[in-house]
Amino acid sequence: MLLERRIYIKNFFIYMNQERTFIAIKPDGVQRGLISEIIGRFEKKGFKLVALKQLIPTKELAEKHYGIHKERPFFANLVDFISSGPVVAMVWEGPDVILSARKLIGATKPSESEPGTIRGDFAIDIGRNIIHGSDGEDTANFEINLWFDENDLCDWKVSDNQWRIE
Ligand code: IDP
Ligand code: MG
Repeated sequence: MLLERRIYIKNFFIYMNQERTFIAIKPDGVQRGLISEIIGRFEKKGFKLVALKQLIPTKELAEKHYGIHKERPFFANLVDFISSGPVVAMVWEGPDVILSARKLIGATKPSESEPGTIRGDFAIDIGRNIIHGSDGEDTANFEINLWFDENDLCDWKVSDNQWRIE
């Protein structure tokens, strides 16, 4: 989700792209007690939490979320797994948050995700890679609308924002 914001810096108005992205801690991340660790990484990076809920997704929701992969051999297992237990669904906001979140998360395959990334530090199997993050603007919009109602999105200002964004 793209929010265009005009800011005033050094005698010029510039346009800054504030984005929103959908992040989900999958059932393996929840079961392994990694919720606070994962949320902490996004908070400490400086992004703003806009929405958060824990739910056990229906199969229908999991199928829609991973619809792009429906022809892949792992699709049925993936849908079963995602709907097998609690998922922590979130929306995070900030400059270029979609790409930054993908970097914080790390590569899909844990053997290829760098140490220091969430998957690089906490995962060893592609089918148990603990976290999801939208991969672009269109998917972020689609996924935020799929998992959340407009009313769930909290519009608030970070009080010390001038120490995060110039
Ligand atoms: P992403 O989560 O990094 O965006 P995608 O390619 O979109 O990766 O795949 C979605 C999810 O499907 C992955 O996070 C992983 O859980 C699962 N997945 C992808 N490829 C495989 C595979 O080859 N075997 C088993 N599961 C897979
Ligand atoms: Mg993906």
